[in-house]
Amino acid sequence: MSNAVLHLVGAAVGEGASDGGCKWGAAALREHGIAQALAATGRTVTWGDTVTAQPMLATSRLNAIEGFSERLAGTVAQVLRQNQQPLVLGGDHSCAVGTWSAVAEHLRPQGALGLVWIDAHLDAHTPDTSDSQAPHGMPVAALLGHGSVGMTDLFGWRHKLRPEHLVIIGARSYEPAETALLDSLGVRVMFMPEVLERGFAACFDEARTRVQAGTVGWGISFDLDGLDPRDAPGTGTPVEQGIRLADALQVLAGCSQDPQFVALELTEYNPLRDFGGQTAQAATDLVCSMLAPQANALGLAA
Ligand code: NNH
Ligand code: MN
Ligand code: MN
Ligand code: MN
Repeated sequence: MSNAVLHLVGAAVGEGASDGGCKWGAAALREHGIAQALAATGRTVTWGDTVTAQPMLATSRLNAIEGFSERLAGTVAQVLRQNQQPLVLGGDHSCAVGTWSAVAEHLRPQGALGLVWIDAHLDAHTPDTSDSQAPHGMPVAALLGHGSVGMTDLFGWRHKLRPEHLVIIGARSYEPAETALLDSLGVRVMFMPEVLERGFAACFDEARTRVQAGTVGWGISFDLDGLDPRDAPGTGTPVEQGIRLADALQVLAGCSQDPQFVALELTEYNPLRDFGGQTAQAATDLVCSMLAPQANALGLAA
């Protein structure tokens, strides 16, 4: 859907993380000019509603994320029904539950969803295993069908994502319960040592092939902390030794040109830690690279 209208959805949620600064991420990216930058690549861009988490209407932090997920999912589903391409701007990574549940619901009559998850973390906790109890550490598990029913069962069904249709790239900070769940399900995880050894290009190539096999549509959930903190310090949870921005810009250039590419999500931008705006620019460059109508629209190699 490369010629589709690009529909930006703000996910104003920070309640899923221990540091709530990501709640202001989408608004700050908007202020920084992300929509104008995308339009300059040649895409037709529209801003939709921003969906805001409302903890004051909830009984707990988890419950706030459950309610938020349902509303974000409704918004993203409507974007897809209009045959537009969603770009969800976080927000902490708990927004992934709403985004990808909606994409899975939309694709369901035709087939399955594939997902490339770029992140320093595995986000594969359930409320039973998480020490921090932070919902942004849980969306992978929820999409795979594990966790609180309010997160796993949006649209009245579970298992939005099959283990073989998910690849995680860049992981370097995680807990044993997360690897235990992902191992038991057989999820392909490319930990950071593998990425450094093989290169991000080879890893992404394999990931794309895997998530396309047996699926009818795929997308990318990009947690900015997957990048090296030298390139993107303004995230909720920076972790040393990540993917370099220059590699990501080159390798991901034009990836949305694939006819099966359905949606993109960029999460964990924390403007409260982005002194000088380096990370806002990194985020902007990244989405422009991925969503440009031609791989070379930014002068980058295909
Ligand atoms: N695994 C940790 C937790 O569950 C950290 C999760 N933080 C993230 N995930 N930024 O991407 O609390
Ligand atoms: Mn994450
Ligand atoms: Mn992360
Ligand atoms: Mn399959």
